[in-house]
Amino acid sequence: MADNGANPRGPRCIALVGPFQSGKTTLLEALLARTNAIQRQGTVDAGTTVGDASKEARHHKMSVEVTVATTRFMGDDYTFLDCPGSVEFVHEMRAALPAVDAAVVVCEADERKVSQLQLVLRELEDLKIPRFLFLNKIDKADRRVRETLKLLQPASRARLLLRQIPIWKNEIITGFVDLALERAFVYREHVPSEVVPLDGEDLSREKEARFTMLETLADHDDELMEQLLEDIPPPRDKVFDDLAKEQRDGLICPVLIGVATRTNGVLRLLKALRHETHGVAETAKRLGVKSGNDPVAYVIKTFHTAHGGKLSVARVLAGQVGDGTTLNSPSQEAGRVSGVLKLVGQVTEKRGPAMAGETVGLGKLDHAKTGETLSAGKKVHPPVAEVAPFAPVLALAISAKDRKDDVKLGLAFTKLVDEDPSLSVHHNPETHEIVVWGQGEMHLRVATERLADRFGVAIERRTPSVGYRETIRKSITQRGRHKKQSGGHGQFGDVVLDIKPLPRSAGFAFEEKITGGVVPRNYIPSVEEGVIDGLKHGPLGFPVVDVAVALTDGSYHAVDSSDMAFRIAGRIGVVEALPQCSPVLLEPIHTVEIVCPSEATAKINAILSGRRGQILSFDTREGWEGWDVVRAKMPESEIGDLIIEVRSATAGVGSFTFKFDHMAELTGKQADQIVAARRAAAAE
Ligand SMILES: Nc1nc2c(ncn2[C@@H]2O[C@H](COP(=O)(O)OP(=O)(O)OP(=O)(O)O)[C@@H](O)[C@H]2O)c(=O)[nH]1
Ligand SMILES: [Mg+2]
Repeated sequence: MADNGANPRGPRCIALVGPFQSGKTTLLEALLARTNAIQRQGTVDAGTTVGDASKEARHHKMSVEVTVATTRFMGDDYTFLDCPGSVEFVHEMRAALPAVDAAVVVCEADERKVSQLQLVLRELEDLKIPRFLFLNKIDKADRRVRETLKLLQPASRARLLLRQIPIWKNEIITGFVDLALERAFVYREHVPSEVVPLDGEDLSREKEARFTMLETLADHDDELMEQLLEDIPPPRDKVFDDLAKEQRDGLICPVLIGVATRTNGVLRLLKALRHETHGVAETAKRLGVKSGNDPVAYVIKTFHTAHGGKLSVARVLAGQVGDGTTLNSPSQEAGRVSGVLKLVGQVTEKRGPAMAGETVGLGKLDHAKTGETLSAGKKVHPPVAEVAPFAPVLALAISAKDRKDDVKLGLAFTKLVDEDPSLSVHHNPETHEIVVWGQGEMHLRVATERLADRFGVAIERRTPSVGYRETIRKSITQRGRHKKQSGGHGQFGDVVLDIKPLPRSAGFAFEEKITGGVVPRNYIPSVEEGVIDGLKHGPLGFPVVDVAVALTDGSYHAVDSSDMAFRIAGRIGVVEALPQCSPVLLEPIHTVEIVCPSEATAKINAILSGRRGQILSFDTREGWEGWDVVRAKMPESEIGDLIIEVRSATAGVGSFTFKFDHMAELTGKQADQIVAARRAAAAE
């Protein structure tokens, strides 16, 4: 294939993924600089990169969303999707992945990040996306690359295949040998590496490493195996073909090395992408999209711009999408495209219609959602992928500082959740709290910063209330009497109630046992309403559950009795009775399922025990080598910030899901504290 002119595979879409802080945003910068999309390579530390341009990303010096940038290399367009590495923003990456042709997994030689690498590789393996590993920060390497590979291999199902080896001089890596090309390069800062003669010790190391590479390739190619056995040097083209094919088949993951901050190894990476990644035709096939004239596009992400309304980043998988194209999602009309944009981070440029393979911004698709498949044919195209966000793990109660901002807050949340479906918002009618659920502390922090910065809503944050209840342990018979004589009409209601505890989770039962019409029939529903009123706030301050109340007796007055009077009487009866019924606090207990790398299981068990957890089981996690799953029953109050401890015990990769199980009695000091806190809050 000639190295000039457009490649028949057309525009590519490539994801940059990998563990937290491995250098993805820096690599994007290097790729853009090397392809002259930008004049100077910015740095994350100085806050001058194309990626991470949002205020929140700059502030925290980490990616909090996908950055999309299109550039041109040797006649072809490449759109890079720089994905956040933090597990808290993983939904951004997961939603971006389905429609890419390949991924560059940026990683470093750090054993603490192997589990994170495994999580990323799994997503790619499951989606059958070809991938390169870019072993970055090789300027800081203090061990042999081959040792690093051994360290990283357990994270990958595909064989990691070293394609480049470093050239060491005085314990520093000064360049590399490309084993497929059999050529040596010396790094130069911010300019392409220089080809140097391959000789001496480097040559013998190259021979050995190349042989290992070929042997791995030959595992899946009998012809190559024969050539190796017979000592026939395989033609270079064959080696390249094998590399590309075995990578696409998911058998190998080639490993390239470099230094993103200095643009080292970046040109070779671009060339590997050019020669070895397929274009949209293969990707469309993988996704079940038939080529043709009917437009089909996958929405990588959507966001609300400050001035221009909604913008959706989409990859066109078939047909052509231009200004005025009306696109449909499987559920509704997504909108009519108004403006097709080329994106280089936050810099946008109007352009003509987008062809199959291109990744562009589409303006004004008001109803498009992240992860949706849009189409414009006679029949709506089925979704090419469905990416459900992971269940949220951390909650925060929020209110507008100023009550008059309530409506604004509601609208802002609608937009935030539209952009980021891994965030969810619930209204707790009992406590009147707005509770935001997210993927971790930083995720929630960024969400609240966006509320302030982008939507101008100042907010207050609180720990969300736990769903405590109370119940009674003793039965009682209690009279409830309401009598008021004021001027003309008086008020009179009189009831006798039998109150008794019910088994756990039985809820509430009301029964009437009136004989002889001592309480007229038509007032009985009001008595029940009054009883329910009285149970809303028990003597400990919480809703009362698991009680049965029977109306057994009472009296009425022909003139002064009314619905309201009997309702009040019912309430008085309950309110006076409950404190004498030995009230007790109930706390919600959930079943929690924690997943973690096996080496962290002991720590997780300790965390659970420390949080009043009752461990039910631990097993190996099915389909996840080197991972365990621990199940436990745990009080809701202890789950609140559990994720923070779980993450710190598992280098960020542990996670959990939980489900309500039952309510359990809570007594003693802990219960006293909860009741006292409730009283203090009520007195405020
Ligand atoms: N020494 C060295 N440092 C690097 C290299 N590449 C990136 N860094 C530094 O690593 C840190 C993280 O870089 P980023 O580019 O933000 O990493 P990232 O993978 O995009 O981070 P997240 O998106 O937050 O996961 C920054 O301080 C970079 O300057 C490299 O090749 N060598
Ligand atoms: Mg980044």
